[in-house]
Amino acid sequence: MILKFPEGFLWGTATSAHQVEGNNNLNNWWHWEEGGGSKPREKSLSACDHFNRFDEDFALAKSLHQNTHRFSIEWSRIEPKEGEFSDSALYHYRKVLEALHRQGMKPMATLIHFTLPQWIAQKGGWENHQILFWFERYVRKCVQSFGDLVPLWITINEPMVYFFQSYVMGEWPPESTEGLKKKKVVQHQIEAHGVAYHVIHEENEKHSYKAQVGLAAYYRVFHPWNVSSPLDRFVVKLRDWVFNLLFLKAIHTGFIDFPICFHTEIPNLKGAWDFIGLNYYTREKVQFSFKHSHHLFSKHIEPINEKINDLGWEVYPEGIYEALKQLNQFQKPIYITENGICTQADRERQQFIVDHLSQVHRAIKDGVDVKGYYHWSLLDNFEWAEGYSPRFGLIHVDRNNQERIPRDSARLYAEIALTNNLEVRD
Ligand code: IFM
Repeated sequence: MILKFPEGFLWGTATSAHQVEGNNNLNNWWHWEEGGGSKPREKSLSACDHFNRFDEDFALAKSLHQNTHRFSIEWSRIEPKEGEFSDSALYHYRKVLEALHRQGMKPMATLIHFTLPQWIAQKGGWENHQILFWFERYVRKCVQSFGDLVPLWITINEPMVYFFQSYVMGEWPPESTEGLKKKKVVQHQIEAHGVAYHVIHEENEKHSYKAQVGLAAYYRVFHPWNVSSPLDRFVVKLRDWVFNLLFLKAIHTGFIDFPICFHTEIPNLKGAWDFIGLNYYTREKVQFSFKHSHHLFSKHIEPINEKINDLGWEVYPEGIYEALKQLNQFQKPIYITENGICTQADRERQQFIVDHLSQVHRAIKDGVDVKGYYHWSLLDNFEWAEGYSPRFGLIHVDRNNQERIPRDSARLYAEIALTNNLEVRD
């Protein structure tokens, strides 16, 4: 059976600066890799050297029929010292954007993808209210410098993942486990999103540039470990609310709700988005647990019989359909800004692509306005605390000589992108 995607559908891949560029030595993650954390970590070093090879990487993506690309701008390059902007970094990202346009690939630019300039981290990062001022200034600079080249902006990537990993689980810098005591991190990110949304439109209007602005939200599907347990069902609702929905509801309504605030109105936040970016990877089965009060009274039960990726995350294609249906309540166009699998077995990636895209198609048929799909990732890259072993790329990267070798999954995806169709077995 052939599944047809809507005309003009965007097919691309996503990356982020620290994961692919290499030598981002002015940000907080680099500092952490260099011994700033509690234990030794694999270092990102030269990553995929994409900073120097972006042109050929985009040419390769284009040869694989991708018509869009999502990348991130590294704040610590643009503003290496407080208030001092780097002309060479601004020039670099113009070149990156021009290269995408030359290839006929629509750019989607992310303004912040986890990393912070080290000078901001030293002042408390997202805990410091001043970040709203710093972020606004940085965003304005970016839009003034290359607003003419960016039709799709992502303000913040996965703010709730950042909060949980950095302030609840304590696995990412600054390795805090104080959780809700640090809830202002979430509040500041919500407010920063709103500020960025207006700055982008304001600056663009001055020059009659057109762009759409959204954020990339990680959506993890939660199911109860025991469907007949009311407590398991309750913690599923709790996790879904805090992890998946609270941030989005705040933008939709203009109010930040419990447990981050008590129904607090944020000026100019309501409706400050033109689209939603969905990052979907997995489902978690959760069980109520008194002992896990810091994890919303719930514990994740590891998959036993289900398919998993190389990091142990369950592969659950129906979840992308469930996530899309859930996000459809906001009645905004949706881009799938990330979806992918880390695996050494490329056949699994091929199956993953077919299974997930079938579910995306199902959601479109049900009326969800999905505009495009960005596979994570173009290249094997630096997977944060897990380093280089997880292989998420459509393109294999040899870390010894930076050789790029497209996998069969890259060719399968290319065929889908070229034809705008997905062939599935009946
Ligand atoms: O590599 C990350 C990316 O930076 C954010 N979304 C999830 C990916 C896979 O873990």
